[in-house]
Amino acid sequence: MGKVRISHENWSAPAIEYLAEGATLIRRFAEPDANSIIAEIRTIALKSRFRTMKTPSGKSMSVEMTNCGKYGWVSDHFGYRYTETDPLTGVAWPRMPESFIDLAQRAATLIGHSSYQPDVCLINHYQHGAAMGLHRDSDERDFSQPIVSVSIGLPISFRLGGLTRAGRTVGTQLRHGDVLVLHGVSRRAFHGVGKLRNGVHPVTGSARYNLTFRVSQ
Ligand code: MD3
Ligand code: FE
Repeated sequence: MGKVRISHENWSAPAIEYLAEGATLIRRFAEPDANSIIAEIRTIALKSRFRTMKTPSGKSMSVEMTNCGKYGWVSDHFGYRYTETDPLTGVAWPRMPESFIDLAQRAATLIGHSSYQPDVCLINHYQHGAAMGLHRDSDERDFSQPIVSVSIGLPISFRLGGLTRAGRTVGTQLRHGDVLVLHGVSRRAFHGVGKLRNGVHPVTGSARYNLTFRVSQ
């Protein structure tokens, strides 16, 4: 007979891991907000729907994306950039919910960066097989501003490298509720995620969402 586990033995509090210099992973930090985040994502996607974007080389990305905030990140055959309007609708991106700003600010404050004011939240939607190859986030103007990443739903394997594509990488899983804050040298580091595997998550079903908060201007 297996041991009967009572709930407090399975519960675990948020815990901080230092992946690399400037890469602070706060496990489960966003878990209490997960259902409201999903509800906000649905509302945002009614106005600016999830879409796959093309890289300048003409390849379609496997991750579906949308944005909220004053600006949104877009990619097409002209290149990568931030826009004030959704190219699909011609109108402003949906407003960033106060609860999103609050979550990003609470995470940034934990790493000593108070008064964080993100002007973009890029929302990535992963379905089975979707992945994001090794890249850097370098379309922003001020790299002294952190990026806050929030993972919701199915887990995915994540790799964080250094300032060159060939450098050493450290790997971990990004799981439901995990918040990763990138600052300092890690803000400019190469990073990517492997293919989303099949699974069922109680909050998102077969999907994973990732929110990245950025200061773009
Ligand atoms: C390290 N997203 O949107 S989140 C992206 O899971 C992006 O959807 C991945 O990379 C995802 O650009 C990874 C973790 C993350 C986000 C931004 C970073 C790691 C980062 C920026 C700099 C260094
Ligand atoms: Fe990135």
